[in-house]
Amino acid sequence: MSGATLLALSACTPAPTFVSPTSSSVGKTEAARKGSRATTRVALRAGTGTLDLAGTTAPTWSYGSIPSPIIRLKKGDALGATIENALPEPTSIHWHGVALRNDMDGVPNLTQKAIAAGSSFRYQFHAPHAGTYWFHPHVGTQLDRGLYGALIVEDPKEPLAYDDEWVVILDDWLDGVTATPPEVLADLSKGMGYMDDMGIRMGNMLMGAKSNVLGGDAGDVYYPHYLINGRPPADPETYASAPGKRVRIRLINAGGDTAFRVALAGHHLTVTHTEGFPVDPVEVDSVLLGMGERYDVIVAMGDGVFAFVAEAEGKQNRAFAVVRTSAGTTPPTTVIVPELSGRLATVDKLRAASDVALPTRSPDRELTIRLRGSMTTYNWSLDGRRFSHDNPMNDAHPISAGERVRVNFVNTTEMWHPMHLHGHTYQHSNGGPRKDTSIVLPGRTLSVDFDADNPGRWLTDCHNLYHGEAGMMGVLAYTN
Ligand SMILES: [Cu+2]
Repeated sequence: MSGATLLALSACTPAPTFVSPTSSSVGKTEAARKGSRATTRVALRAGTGTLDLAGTTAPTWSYGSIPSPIIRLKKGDALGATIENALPEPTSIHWHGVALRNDMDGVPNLTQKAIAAGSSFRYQFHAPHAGTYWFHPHVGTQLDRGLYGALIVEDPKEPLAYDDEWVVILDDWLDGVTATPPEVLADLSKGMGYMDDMGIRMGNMLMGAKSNVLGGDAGDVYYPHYLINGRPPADPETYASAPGKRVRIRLINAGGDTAFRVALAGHHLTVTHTEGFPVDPVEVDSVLLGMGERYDVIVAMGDGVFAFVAEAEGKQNRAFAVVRTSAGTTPPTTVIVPELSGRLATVDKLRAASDVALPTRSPDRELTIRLRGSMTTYNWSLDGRRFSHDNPMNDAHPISAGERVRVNFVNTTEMWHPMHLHGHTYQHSNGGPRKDTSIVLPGRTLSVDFDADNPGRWLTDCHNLYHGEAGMMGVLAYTN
């Protein structure tokens, strides 16, 4: 294209102007969410600390405990969370999955200024939908330390019948043991070219982690530990219950580079929610969660002591906990759990419950986003443009309030990616589940629809933390 043609084109198509995170439309949308005057107040302090891994002490960063204590509020209530940054670098908190006001979404340079070391910030927002959410920083590789916790939004008119609840946060752990997350990113960024043999493990990189359900390469980072609620298999959590009780297990994958396949020995699981939104219940034996995904399952407790296992998919290792409903011996951490190879819940088997399915409507706008990059050069991107934290609005996709938007995530790479959209819960095509984070398999396209009802500037990012940081992020921005 000649310079003259470029000039002529730009003259007749003015660049769109975008809603800012603090614009009046953001405030109006927030005002309409108010379900009550109640505010749940919490104080978080992000600082240095340690994690005890069954006798090994790992220096790390956390909100005091790992995971952070569960934050609970009722649908329609507000959360008022102050965060004191006692870390040696800036931080922020992203409230993953919540359809909240844009200026509280926690993405530095896009929705707020990063919270400088030594300063504080107050997050204040209404949570309009019940569900299983979580929170984590959105700065660098901080998520792969101990900075995470569950955010549970309860429905005062909960239609699901159950006796008890167990929140299970899965994590892959290396910080302070084999490396720090920034060191891992630096290693990965050198690409595979730097490796001088094709061993199974080279430093922080793991070769040959394969999974059929993930379409090949399952992950690339070596983790020495896999945790359930901050505890390794050698020092497992025990969940005490009673035979016959119906327990709602809220599963959250807070990992950096690990999908987990979860099962409870001797039990079926009934999947009731994806990312907090109900689905038509499906009975399975195990559930697969990519990073950032959440599934709620109901279990009718048997009589005994049972292994609760989260296999690090393709990585020959596992996280482990114990479910105890009567006296008996604790099973070994290596116990064979047949349910892991039984019926596996994947999104194609799930349908949104009728009360949360989006009304049928053809899309007003269709965005095609190509996932690109490779392990060899570690140049992960969306559409070949690596995300810039300094200029996050570069290449933003314009959308308009009121539209039905279809996003086609086209995975041109040889690896799966858990793609997350901030501020919205889309629906998978053909009546699939409502979600905000979904596995996009290699060589495949995932189409999702959402209604543009939350003005602002919203990130869409790969929740493989290292892919995201390498540049696999982009922005959907509402126009004025
Ligand atoms: Cu990715």
